[in-house]
Amino acid sequence: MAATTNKQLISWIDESAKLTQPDSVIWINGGEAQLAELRKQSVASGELIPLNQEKLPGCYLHRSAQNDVARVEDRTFICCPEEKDAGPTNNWKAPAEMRAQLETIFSGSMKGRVMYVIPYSMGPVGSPFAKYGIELTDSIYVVLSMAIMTRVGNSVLNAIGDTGDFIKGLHSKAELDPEKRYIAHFPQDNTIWSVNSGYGGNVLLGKKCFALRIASTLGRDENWMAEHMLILGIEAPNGEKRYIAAAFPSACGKTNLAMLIPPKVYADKGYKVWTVGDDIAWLRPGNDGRLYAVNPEYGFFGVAPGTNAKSNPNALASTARNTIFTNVVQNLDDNTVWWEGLDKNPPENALDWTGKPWNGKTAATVGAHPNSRFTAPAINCPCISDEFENPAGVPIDAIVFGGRRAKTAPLVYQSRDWAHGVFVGSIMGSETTAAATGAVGVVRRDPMAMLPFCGYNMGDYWQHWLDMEKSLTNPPKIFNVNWFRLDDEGHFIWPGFGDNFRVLEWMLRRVRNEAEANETALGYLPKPEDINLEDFEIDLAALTDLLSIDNALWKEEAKGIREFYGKFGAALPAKLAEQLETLENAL
Ligand code: OXD
Ligand code: MN
Repeated sequence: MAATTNKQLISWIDESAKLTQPDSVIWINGGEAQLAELRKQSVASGELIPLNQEKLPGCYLHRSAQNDVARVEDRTFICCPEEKDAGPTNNWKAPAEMRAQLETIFSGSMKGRVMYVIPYSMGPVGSPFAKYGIELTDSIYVVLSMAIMTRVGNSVLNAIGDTGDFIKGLHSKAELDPEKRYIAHFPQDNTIWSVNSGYGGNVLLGKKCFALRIASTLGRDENWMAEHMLILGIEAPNGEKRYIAAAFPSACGKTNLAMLIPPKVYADKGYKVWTVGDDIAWLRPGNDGRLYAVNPEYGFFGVAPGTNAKSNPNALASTARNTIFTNVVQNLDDNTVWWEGLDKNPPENALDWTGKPWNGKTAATVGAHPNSRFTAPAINCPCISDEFENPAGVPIDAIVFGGRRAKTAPLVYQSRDWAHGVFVGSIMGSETTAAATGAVGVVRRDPMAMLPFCGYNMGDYWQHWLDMEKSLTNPPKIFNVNWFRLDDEGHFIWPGFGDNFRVLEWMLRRVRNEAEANETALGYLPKPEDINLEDFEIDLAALTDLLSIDNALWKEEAKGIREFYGKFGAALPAKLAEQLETLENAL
């Protein structure tokens, strides 16, 4: 039964049911009894496998279809009326054309299944940051995952009331046919259609589809920002807390940074790190001219491989209960889970991510899919911030951009001002192949780590970033980091992980005007002696190397940036073209 009389909502659901023809419609109320019943059903159907309830209470394993294990960027579309508004970095199709095509695929796609109606909130319900969505889905896995990743249920229906102020998401796993798989966004109608996938990033519509692609367009229209950023808090020994938001492309250690444990020398002094978010930040100017952030999500959808008690004990602890694991190894001896990089003791009596017998001691192939995941409640995280549920968000003092660069980018630099910081974010990129060989690899530009997630023309998005400065009398300082510099033998110079705290600490000293810097063509670089090397394996000479800038490489880099900018034509903001010229002249 619908717990709402909202006519727009009910008529849209009727229309969607007419199209997809489910056997019945069930509203998700957010109560534990209903979720428990759904878990029971999904265990009976094999969609979820209960794990050892003593060791992993409330935890389940899910195996996705083998052809459906990641986001599908080539099948993800922005369907705004004009192609130029989607820009050169998005796939575009005219809304009417995409609707017609997908209506055929959705037609009857829920026959023999239930359509679940999930009211969900991105951000604490009632917060000035919060936005609401309704996802219609024929997948219990989606319902149970959404109940971890977002706030779901009747409180959201109450918050929506009789308004039309909600994002309409329609998802059907249909036949999981990869040839008919589409993730389509209709920003003009606040609508998302996702079909023929069961993979989280494609089907948990609150996450990438709403909280980034649709929300970025809402932010443009309403003077706020939806960003692919973690949010962390640093508590100083005197109790003062400062907040940093950071954007990195995939595979740059974002979750690890969000949950970092400071080195012993800092911990002993009383420094602490608190996690507000690991993936997405919604940022709004406050009345005091500062930028405030909330994490719109309620859980972590983290990559499992490589997560272990050393690399990220907080993430590991987050998965200890009420977690759904997807595509990891099932250890049959004690019915727990395993993945590459968890420990050096792979199970011998196990099933791999496809469900086939697998012996970790002798197998020639990996057991867990490289993109296997955990869907874990954020409140499980031992270092979750007290401010996680704060409806007003946290004030951001520093924004950090970063990528994986073998030689080009120094360990850290600070932008000269906001506009220069936007430039620094716009030229972000990562080298995918360089780490193994030590050669400078091919750069994939990923501005603000938003390449696959910006819901409109990236050039207009940069202009929106530039325009936000007008609402900020006290904007965050903007930095760039590179934890991945290689020496001539191809080894990482910087140890990373907890020691990244040393760099964050310098940033906060810059924020408080307590640290010096050298002015360079790139911006402000630390004086090597200003990075705390106490109780550290890196010495001043190595640090000096990490902070060096190779002019010849940067001249090449500037050429690459010019080529990339060229794609945007008239949409490239004049201020960014000027920033590029300033850089070229300074080199
Ligand atoms: C993610 C991603 O899954 O950025 O968070 O791809
Ligand atoms: Mn992400």
